[in-house]
Amino acid sequence: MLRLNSRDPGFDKAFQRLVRDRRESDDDVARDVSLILEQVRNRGDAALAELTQRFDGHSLADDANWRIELADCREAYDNLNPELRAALELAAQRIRSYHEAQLPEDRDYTDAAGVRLGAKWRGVDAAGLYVPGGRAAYPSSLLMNAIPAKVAGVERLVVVTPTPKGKINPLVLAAAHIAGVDEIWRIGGAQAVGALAYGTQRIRPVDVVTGPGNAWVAEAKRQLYGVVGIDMVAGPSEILVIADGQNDPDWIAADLLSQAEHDPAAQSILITDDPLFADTVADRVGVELALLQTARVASESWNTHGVIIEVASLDEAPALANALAAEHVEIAVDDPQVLADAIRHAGSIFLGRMTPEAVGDYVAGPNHVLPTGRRARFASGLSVLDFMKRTSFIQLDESALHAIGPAAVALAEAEGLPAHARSVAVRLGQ
Ligand code: HSO
Ligand code: ZN
Repeated sequence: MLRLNSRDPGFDKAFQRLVRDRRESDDDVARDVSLILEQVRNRGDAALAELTQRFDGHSLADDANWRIELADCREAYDNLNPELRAALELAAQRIRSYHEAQLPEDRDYTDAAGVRLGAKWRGVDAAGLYVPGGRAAYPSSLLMNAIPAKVAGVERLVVVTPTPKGKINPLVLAAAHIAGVDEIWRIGGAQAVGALAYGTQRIRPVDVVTGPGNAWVAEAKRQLYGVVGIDMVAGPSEILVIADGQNDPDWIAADLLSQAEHDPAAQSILITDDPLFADTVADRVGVELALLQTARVASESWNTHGVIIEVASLDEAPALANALAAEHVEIAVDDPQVLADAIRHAGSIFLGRMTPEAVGDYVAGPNHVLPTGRRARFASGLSVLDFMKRTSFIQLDESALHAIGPAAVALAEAEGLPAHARSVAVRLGQ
C-alpha cells in the first residue's frame, strides 16, 4: 500500500504517477483474437466446436450440448432457497424501475420555419450478453446487463457463457430466468463474441454485445466494434473513499476491501484529513484481510495498488477525485453533498456514511457496469441507451422548403454537388 501526504513536497509528482498508472493487462492478445475471429467468421459452428473443446474442455459434438434450455433456468429458479430468490427478485425489481426511468423521450415539433422535426428511440432487435465462467460468473452482473436490454425493448436477448468441464452456475441460470433471457449458448471467449457478431449456422447474429470478460473477450469486443455495438471495454474495479475521522475505521476498511477482492489489479484509495484515522484504517485492513476468504486476491490488490492519501482538508478531495475519475467514489462525511457537487468525473457516487458501494453492486438500482481506468472523464455506466438507437425525422411542406431550401441549394453548389442542388431546386420551381 502506498501512503501519500498532500503536504509533502513530492506529492504532485507521486500523485501524477498514480493517475497515469493504468493497471490494465498489456497481454498481447490482439493477434490471437483476430485469428480466432477469422476462424469463427469463416467456419462458423465447426470452429466454435473446436475452440470450445480446446479452451473449455466442453464437447459440442452432441447437438444437446450447445444450449442451456430455458426450462433449466426455470428449474434453477424454483430450486433457489427462498431468501436468495427474494434477494434476486428485489435486485431485479429495483434495477428494472431505475432503468425504466431512464427511457428517453421521443421528440416531435415544428420549428419557426415550419419544418417538422423529431426523433424516435427504438431498441435494437437483438443483444448478446457475455457471462464469464468460473469465479466471476455473477448473477448480479447478468441482471445489470440483461434488464436494461429488456427495458430498452430488445426482443431477442442471447447469453453466451463458457461452461468449463460442463459446469454451470445455477444462480446465473436463475437470474437469467428472472431477467427474461431468450437463449443461452455454452460457448465463451473471443469465439463466443465472434459468434454473436457474425452469426453462425446455429446462432443468429445480434446487434449489440455487452458484458464483462477476460482480456480475450474485451479484445474481441474491441475488434468487433462497428460490426456490432458494444458497451465499453472495462478494466479492473476501483473505489475511492473520501472519509473524515468520524467514521468507524472498520467500515471504511471493509469498503476498501470490497473492491480489492474483485481482482489483483483492482485499486482501492482512501483520502482522509485525519492522520490517526488513516493509520487505524490501514491496521484494520490488515486485520480484516486475514479473515477474508478472498484474502489472496484482496491482499495482492491492496499491497500493490492500495493507496492512502492524507490531505490537510477534505476540500482538496474533489480535485484529486476528478483527476482520478474513479469508477466508484464514496463520500463518508456528514454533509456529502457539498463535496459531491464538486466532483465532475466519477462512474458513480455514494453519498454519506450509510451508503457502502456494495449496495450499488447489487440492489440500489443504478447499473454496476461503470467506466474504469479514468474513462469516467468521457463515459457513463451501462444504461438503456446502450441497447437503443435514435432515428431522426424531417418533414417539410412547400412553404417550409421555400424557407430553408435556397440555402441548401447554395451549399450544394459550393460543394460541387449539382444533383443535390437540383433535387431541392426543382421543387422550388427553379
Ligand atoms: N463492483 C463490480 C460489480 C460487482 N460487484 C459484481 C459484485 N458483483 C463492478 O466494479
Ligand atoms: Zn463489486
